[in-house]
Amino acid sequence: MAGPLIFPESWVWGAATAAYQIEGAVRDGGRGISIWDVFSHSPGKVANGDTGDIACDHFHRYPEDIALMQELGLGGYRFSIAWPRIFPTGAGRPNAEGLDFYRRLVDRLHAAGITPYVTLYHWDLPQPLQDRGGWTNRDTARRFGELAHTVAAALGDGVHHWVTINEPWVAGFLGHLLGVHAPGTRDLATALTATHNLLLAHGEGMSALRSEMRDGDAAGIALNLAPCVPAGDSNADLEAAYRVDGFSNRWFLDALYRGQYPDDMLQIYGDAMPEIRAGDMERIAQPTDLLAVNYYTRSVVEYDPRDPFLQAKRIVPRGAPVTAMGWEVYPEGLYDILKRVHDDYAPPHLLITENGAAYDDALIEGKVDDPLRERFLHEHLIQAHRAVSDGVPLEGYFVWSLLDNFEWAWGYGMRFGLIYIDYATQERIIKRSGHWYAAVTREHGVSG
Ligand code: IFM
Repeated sequence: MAGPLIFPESWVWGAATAAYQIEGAVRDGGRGISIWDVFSHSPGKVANGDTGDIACDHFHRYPEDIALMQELGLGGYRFSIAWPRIFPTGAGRPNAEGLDFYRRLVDRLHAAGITPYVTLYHWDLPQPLQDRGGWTNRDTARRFGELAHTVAAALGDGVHHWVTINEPWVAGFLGHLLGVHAPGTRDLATALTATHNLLLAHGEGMSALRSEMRDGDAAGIALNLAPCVPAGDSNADLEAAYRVDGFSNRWFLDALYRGQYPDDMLQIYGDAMPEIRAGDMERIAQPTDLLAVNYYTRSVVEYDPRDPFLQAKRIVPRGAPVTAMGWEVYPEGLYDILKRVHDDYAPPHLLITENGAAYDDALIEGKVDDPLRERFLHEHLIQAHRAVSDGVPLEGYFVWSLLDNFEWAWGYGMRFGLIYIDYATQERIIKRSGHWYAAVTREHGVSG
């Protein structure tokens, strides 16, 4: 075995969560209703009929959770703001109780020596905005600007790292094309409009944040990125992989870093494309300080003439290891995507804001033994270190997730946490992988 791989001194060891997935307390503190409250309460939308009503009850238990973060030795904690806690009706005066909750959270993190990384939108749009069209209404982007401004003004003393929108691909396409996320529509033109408005919202959010940020503060967007590779060596597979890359990666990266959507995808989308108004692309492509990368797996793509949209199908290579989500474990893909983003788009700084795996964890005699997750994280950290060594300006790593939580359409059946949640009692148990991660943060590195 090679010697230890030590990370740069300023490297941040973190873990991430999102509001709807952990907070619960959906009726407390003046919170309004979000599209995920409505979606999860609609029969058949979420496995097992699970909802985020209680989740990990983090809204009440955050002091305990911060103490656990200290046990893990975290230097950073990424969490999101529940928009309906701040603007219960989507507009009007902000809800002071909602802002106070996040102020208390930020203060307590600082007291524990943990740096907050705040995501402004992780998919819980206020339902009243959905009633006015949600992300298909350009006005929602403007409203998001108000949210960004309000939150930055309230928390800016204690927050110096901001993420505008989490994974616009997921919110746009899973929510509006595939219909498996809120609000659950299934239409390409609707999805493209929503996705464009999510990117516009990122632009509005950046401008709003800039007006409140201080020197040295950093803001950017979080993208879920995956290298797309052909399943075989035929041209048909190669071209299909390029289309999937256009759909999931280039659509966002080109817009954000080149100020234009890729031509090949514009051709494919044709009449389904929304109107792009003068100034939109400049707004979307305004400079950012960091790119937040969420990485889970790669896309291995096969030509599929039966797919009406991209004539492509994602497959898992035979015999490849997979997580409980059925996602291939492919650590090299983390290096590949970071290197490519750096070479092709050159964001000034990069962070891995999500990386992790769901496995079928079991609590046995008070312990959770999850060697597969430990191995998953270890192998990905080796690739992160490789990227740093090859000059990628990568500055930190956040495990998804701190806690087991509400995994959207999969409900509580999928466990991603370093910390196990016994949902019947709300007891928290640090898993074997969590203890391992504590050693990593202490030693500031992993074995090579
Ligand atoms: O749980 C999600 C998270 O909310 C966004 N990124 C992917 C994770 C795992 O599916």
